[in-house]
Amino acid sequence: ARATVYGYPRQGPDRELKKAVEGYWKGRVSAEALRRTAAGLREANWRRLADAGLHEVPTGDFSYYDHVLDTSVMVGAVPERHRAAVEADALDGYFAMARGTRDVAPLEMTKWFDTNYHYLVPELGPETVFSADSAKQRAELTEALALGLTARPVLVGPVTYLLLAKPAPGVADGFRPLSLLERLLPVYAEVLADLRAAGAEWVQLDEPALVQDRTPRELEAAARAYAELGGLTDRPKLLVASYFDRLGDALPVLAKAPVDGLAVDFTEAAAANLDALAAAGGLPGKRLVAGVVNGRNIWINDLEKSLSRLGTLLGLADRVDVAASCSLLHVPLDARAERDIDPEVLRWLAFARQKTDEVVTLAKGLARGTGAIAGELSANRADLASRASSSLTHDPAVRSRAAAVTAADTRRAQPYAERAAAQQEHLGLPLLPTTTIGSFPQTAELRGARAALRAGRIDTAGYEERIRTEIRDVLAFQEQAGIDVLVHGEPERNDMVQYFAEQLTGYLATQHGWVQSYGTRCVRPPILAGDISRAEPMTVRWTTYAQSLTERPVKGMLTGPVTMLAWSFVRDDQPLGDTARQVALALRDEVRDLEAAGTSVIQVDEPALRETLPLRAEGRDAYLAWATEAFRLSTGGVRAATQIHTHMCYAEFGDIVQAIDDLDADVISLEAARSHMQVAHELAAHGYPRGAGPGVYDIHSPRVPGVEEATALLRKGLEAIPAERLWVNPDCGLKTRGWPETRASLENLVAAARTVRRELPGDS
Ligand code: THG
Ligand code: ZN
Repeated sequence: ARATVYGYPRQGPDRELKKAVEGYWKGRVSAEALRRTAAGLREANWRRLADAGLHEVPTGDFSYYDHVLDTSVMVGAVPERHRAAVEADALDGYFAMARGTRDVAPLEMTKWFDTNYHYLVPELGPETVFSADSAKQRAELTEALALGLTARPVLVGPVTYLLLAKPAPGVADGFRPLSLLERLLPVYAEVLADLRAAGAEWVQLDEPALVQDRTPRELEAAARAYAELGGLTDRPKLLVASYFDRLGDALPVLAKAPVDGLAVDFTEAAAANLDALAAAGGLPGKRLVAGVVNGRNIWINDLEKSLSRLGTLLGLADRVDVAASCSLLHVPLDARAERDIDPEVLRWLAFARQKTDEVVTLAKGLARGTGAIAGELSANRADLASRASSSLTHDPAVRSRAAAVTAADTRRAQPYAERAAAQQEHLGLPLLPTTTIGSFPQTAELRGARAALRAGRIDTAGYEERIRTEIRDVLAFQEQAGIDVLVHGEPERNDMVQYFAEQLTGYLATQHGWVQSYGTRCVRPPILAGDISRAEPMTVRWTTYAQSLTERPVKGMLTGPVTMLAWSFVRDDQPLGDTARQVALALRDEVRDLEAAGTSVIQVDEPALRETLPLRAEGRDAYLAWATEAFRLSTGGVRAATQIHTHMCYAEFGDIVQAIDDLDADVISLEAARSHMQVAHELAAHGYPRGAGPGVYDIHSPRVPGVEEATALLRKGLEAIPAERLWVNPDCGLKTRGWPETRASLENLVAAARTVRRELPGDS
């Protein structure tokens, strides 16, 4: 058995790639220096993988920005609007597609399956003419071969590429990108021939889209694609890879295809994939690459369990190799770089480097028997036992409290109508009340103060004085602008999830655990390692300070339980719903403490509610049930007069509108500015009965909406939502905006609300 992986983190131990690319954009790093940095990082990764004992290293997984964008370049799918830039300079054209320029919009970005990685969506149309450009793939293969390594180029497969694409702007309705398959396959054939000529024995084609619900027509397309590519004479051996869920009906399709091997996920979907593989009669004559090490969580593998799984698989294929379930792009580089994590807990963690070691160990065990890895097995057993018996993962107080939750805890005591009346009585807000989503501009100076505190250049008192000054300024501005429900602006918070994770027991933060989110942007997801509890109030101090400065209501701001899970690494030793419930209980205490301290409006954000939706429909009801319950548990313990808000960052929520209703929040704010209030109509069509604030200011652009424009949007909103329930707000937080456009936009927004209020019947 041989050991391999499908991809490795690209940014480097100190995010060298991010720094080089951003330096290039600013003109501080030359193209040549950027290329050198990139080549150095690739070489370091390959050497690290080979030194760890990996038999076959991946190539082509590197990217300056995104591997789906690289695929668009490889097949010549450059949108018309970017063609001039690409022709003028390939690298600048590439970044123009990724980020746009002053004159042209970038490609749209969206989540890569259910991970936290975002890719650039290919734009295709009936006019798209594909052409092969294998230069990047060939060059990286050549580099790895020159190091004396066995290398396997990894490409996004043609079916997944088309299924991830969307019709280009202006393309007539009904166009399906998959209809371009016959035109795309010859381009893949050319790339495959080039890679064979450059020395590739195997090439991997990634088809994760086949683990989603697929129509018979789509499965037929997959069969056609691999019949054609497999039937080529001038080609390397083909390994078709899938990951993130079970293959289902796609498994027999791939098993029958004339390709040389399949790579299959045997972690989360292990049982289903094993059964389907056995039912298909195994893979006689083919290579099976078994993804038994989870490539997207940060927990150590259960080596004995994996070995037994691999043993079962030995009977089902000609040859079984060992891999991580998916590219290691989704995990941080090296757990050993963490200095502040308790050594007892550090033993439970495996980042990319540790996962590579696990893959190598398992391949060795599979090839030579357990005796060959006896030391690793006994260490692994001890590490697993430490985690299973730790007081961090088993806090009796947290467990008994979670077990005692009743249905009544997960519901407000009064129906919405009664709450709305009590809230109106208490808050006395005008019709079309104005508010913001929570954050105000995070200036370089604020970020500098946080850095200075970390570096010890200022003390806590100095930092907190800086935060208080900011809160005073933010409140003074909102009062002067005439906003009705104020916020403190969140100057004390960096990443919203990290801010709460740092204060909750059972959550770990990392120092170096960077994971690419999109392009050069990275996050350090905290780790939900143990049972979660709240040692003390987390936000009450700043919220009450803000409230002490004004007569108007100040909204308390929290991140909801589902988003806390979605943007963290979650534990794998209990159901997600159980972890969500623990987080929800901690937040419930915070909500109640805010209420007790005099906060009458509390917003619990759930921007990730939709993005965590399971890949296949079969898992969605169960997910939405625990997700909405966790939200209601966190917010259900307040009086009728306390108004619960929530916020979501997207406009396409058709498939979860029932779940949004099930949250039972008194007010929801949503993105709508770019979709011209479409969301307001969708909510109305669903019969959404509560308050809603479809955003009238698109904060994703520095553009300042005029009063006229905001007024028109509000009038449109009123066609769908009655004035008693319509709120006026931007469509997201203002953290990434500058002060000048924030000031102007919010002033215009208040002016628009006043104009439209005067048009309402009965208003005096
Ligand atoms: N927090 C966490 N995860 C997330 C988001 C978040 N995942 C989804 C979404 N939001 C991703 N969006 C972003 C937006 C901006 C950045 C990263 C992800 C970003 N990062 C800084 C960078 O790379 O320069 C680093 C930020 C830092 O210092 O912490 O700008 O909001 N957990
Ligand atoms: Zn948002």
